[in-house]
Amino acid sequence: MLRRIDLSGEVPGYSARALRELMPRAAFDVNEALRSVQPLIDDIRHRGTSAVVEIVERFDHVRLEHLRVPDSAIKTAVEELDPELRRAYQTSIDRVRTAHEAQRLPEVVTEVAPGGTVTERYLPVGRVGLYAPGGLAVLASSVIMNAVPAQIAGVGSIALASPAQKNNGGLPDPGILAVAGMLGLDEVYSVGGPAAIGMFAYGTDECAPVDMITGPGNIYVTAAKRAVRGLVGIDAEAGTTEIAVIADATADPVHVAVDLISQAEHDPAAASVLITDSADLADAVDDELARRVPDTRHAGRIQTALAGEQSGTILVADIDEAVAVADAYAAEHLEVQTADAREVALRIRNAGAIFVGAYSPVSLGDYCAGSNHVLPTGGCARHSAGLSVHTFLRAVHLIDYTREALEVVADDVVAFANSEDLPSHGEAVSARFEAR
Ligand code: HSO
Ligand code: ZN
Repeated sequence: MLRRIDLSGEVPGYSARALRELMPRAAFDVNEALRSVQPLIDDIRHRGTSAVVEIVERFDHVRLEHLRVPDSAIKTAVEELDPELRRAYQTSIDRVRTAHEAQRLPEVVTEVAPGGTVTERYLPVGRVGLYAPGGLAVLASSVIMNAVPAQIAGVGSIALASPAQKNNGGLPDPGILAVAGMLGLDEVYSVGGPAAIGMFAYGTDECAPVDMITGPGNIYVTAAKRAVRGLVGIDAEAGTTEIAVIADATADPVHVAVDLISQAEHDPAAASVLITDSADLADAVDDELARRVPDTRHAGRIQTALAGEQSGTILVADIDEAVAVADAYAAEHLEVQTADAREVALRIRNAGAIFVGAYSPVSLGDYCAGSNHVLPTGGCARHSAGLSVHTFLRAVHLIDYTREALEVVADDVVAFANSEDLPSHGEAVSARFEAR
């Protein structure tokens, strides 16, 4: 079922760049999408609310009276929540809070020289717009993963936008509203897609402009975020979901197969990659996939994702080669299902999140591990991290020198400034010590 790429014994012969080229990966052309998205963003910039209303009507077929969701609708969504689902939401919220509380950063004061200090302060972003997609999968869990770190960082003002659903009276999905209510978010807009991003970035008479936009979305949402980046901060561009599994002969093929299927369920373009030194395990996983996929609820999309060129099995000679391949692929989610899984996991340099051993599947992390599920895709794990409290904080230095401390380095500043032909920089220091 998965196509095979046999690299066994050959991995050390490739440069990191050449290895990266060999990895299965689908094209994801955000600039192409930007061509159709840019005019929508420009329209919102110039015409505000009426442009947002028209765009929502055109794409979501709902004519909105107000963009903002009334408080009563959020309250009702919480009250009408099925108790079992409410418990699941609360477990997720509690665990994500616990794990993210630990990410708070203390202020650090460093005395660089006697009387000269640099203090690093972490200041939260003032106002954030969170986006929660509708479409193929309405993901209430993503609201938790975005809002909790922002709240813990101390972001003072948080707005949430999610597409108007025709079958929910033009309001966002009830699950999204219920989670918003449980998290204490009261500023919610029934606006989806690029319209939400334009509204957040430029503001309208109903919605004040934000400083930063985070949250997943389809390629059009990603393109819209690219269009407004700079004016506002954005999180990493999210591509389609990926899972890679490093497995050896000791892995249970059922565990590997169900996990590969789980992320393929997101999207026909999702990627499921198995990296193994055991051809027998690869065969057993293929058999399991063939047996299980037809009975899954979303068999069509799973089948397409697994058969796509972005998915496959990479055969390697040993675990060292598996680690090198996993680093070259830089998966959004990487599972390690080997003997000594933790030891192998600690050797990985590039992955959005690493799931260790037989009982830490990706779906646990999607909802209830406490970790964040907004993670870098498309190889961005080589340079970026997933969403966290740090995403919503800015490190600001406070520079505080006494007269004596400045005098000690005055000559160095002057010499450096002169070497750059910027003598007024030097004079800004030396003038303080000249007799007047
Ligand atoms: N696996 C997705 C997140 C998600 N899964 C939400 C289910 N709901 C990207 O990390
Ligand atoms: Zn998922």
